[in-house]
Amino acid sequence: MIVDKEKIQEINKGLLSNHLDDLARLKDKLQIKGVNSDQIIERLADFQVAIPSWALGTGATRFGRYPGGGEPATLDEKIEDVGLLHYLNNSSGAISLHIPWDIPSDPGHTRELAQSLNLKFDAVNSNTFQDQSNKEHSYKFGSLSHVNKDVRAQAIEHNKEVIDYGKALGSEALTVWLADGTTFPGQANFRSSFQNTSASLEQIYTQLPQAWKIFLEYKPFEPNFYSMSIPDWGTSYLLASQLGDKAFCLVDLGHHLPNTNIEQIVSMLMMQNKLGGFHFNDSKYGDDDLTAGSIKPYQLFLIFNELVDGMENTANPDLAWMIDASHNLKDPLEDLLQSVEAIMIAYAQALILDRKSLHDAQQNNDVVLAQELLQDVFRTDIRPLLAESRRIRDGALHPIDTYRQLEIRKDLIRRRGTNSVSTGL
Ligand code: PSV
Ligand code: MN
Repeated sequence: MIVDKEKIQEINKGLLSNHLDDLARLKDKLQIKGVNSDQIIERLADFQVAIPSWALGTGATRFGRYPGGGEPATLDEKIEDVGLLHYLNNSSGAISLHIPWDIPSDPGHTRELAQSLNLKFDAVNSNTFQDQSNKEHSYKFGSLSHVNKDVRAQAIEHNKEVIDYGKALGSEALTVWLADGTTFPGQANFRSSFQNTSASLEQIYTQLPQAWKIFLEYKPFEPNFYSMSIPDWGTSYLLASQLGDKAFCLVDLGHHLPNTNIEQIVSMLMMQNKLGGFHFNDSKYGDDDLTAGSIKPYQLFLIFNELVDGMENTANPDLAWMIDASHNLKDPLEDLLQSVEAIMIAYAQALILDRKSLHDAQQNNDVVLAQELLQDVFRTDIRPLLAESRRIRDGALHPIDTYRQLEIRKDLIRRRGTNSVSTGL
C-alpha cells in the first residue's frame, strides 16, 4: 500500500490539539440541543460510500480529456486507489465495478486484494450502452428494449455474466442503467419499448441469487434526447414493482431535470420500501458528474434529511451508497475525498436535526420555524464530528491535506507513469 498508516498518524499528531478544542466546543453546543455527539460519531465512522471504478481516472467531455498522470490502468490498481482513499478517510470501504471495463480475470486474487485493504464489492454494473468487439449485435438502437429479440437476448446474457462476476467477488447487487431510448419522434413505439424492457428484466431477475437485489437506474435524457426507456422514478418504480421484492429503484442525483424535487422522490420511494441505491454527484444542468455538494449543498442536506427520516421511519431496506462522478479538471482522488466529505457532512447534519420539533412545526403549520430548524442545522459546522469519526478508526484528520503532504499523486505518477489510462468512457 502506497500510504503508510504511521505517516497519517504523524500528520494527525500536529493537528490533534486544535482538533480536540474544536470538537469540545461543538460537543458543548450540540449537548445544549440534546444531541449525543458520541453516538453520531459512531454512526459516521460506520457509514461507507462505495467508489465506482470509473471515477478513479480522468473523465472527459466530448471536446477533450486532460489526464493528470498516475491513473490506475488495471483492476488491481483501481482497488489499490480505493484502498488508499479508505486509509485516509475510513469511509470509502467499497468499490463498484463496471463490466466489461473491470473484468476480474482471477476473482480469487481480486477478492483477496480487496479484503487485504478492508474493501467490499458494492453493486456490479452492466454495460449495454457500448458495443463490445466480441459480440455479434450492436446496441446502437437499444439493448433490453430493442425491437430485435436476438439483441435483447445478447443484452440479457451480458447481465447474467455480470451477475456471475459479482457472485465470484462477493457482490450482492446488480445495477442496470439503460441508454436505450429514441432521439427522434416516431422512432419507436413507447409501449412496446417498455414491454420489451420489462420482459428482458424479468429474465435477468430470475438469475439473481437469493440474497441479491437489482437496482433500476432512471435518467431523463442522454444519450437519447427524445425519450429514454427508463426516464424517471415512476417508470423505474413500475418496473421494480412488476419484478418483485428483490427489485429496487436507484436514484442518481444527476439524472433529473433542473429543479426536480429529488428529496420528495426519495421520500416517496422509501415510503414504498423501494429505494435501493443512490449515486451521488452534483450538477448545474443535468448529468454533469460534478463533485457531490459542490453546487447545491443545501439540496444534498435536504435529500439526506429525507433519507435519515426514511431510515428511521420506514421499512425500506439498507441502501447501497455510491459516488457516480467523473472529472476532467481535478485530481480524481482529491475529488473523491471531497465528495465523500460533502456526503458525510449532509448525513451528519441530517442526524443532528431535531425531528420532533420539525414534526411539531409541521403539525402547527409553522412554516417559519420549520425553515429555522432546517437552516440552523445546515449552517452548523459539524466537520469536527467527521474528523473525529476518522480519527477513532486511524484515518486522517484532514484527508486532502494529508494526501497532499504525502505527495501521493507524485508517487502514483512515479509508479504508473504519466500516460497510464484508466478504462471507462
Ligand atoms: C449513466 O449516466 C450512469 O450514471 C450510470 O450509473 C452508469 O453506470 C454510469 O453513469 C457510468 O457510465
Ligand atoms: Mn449513475
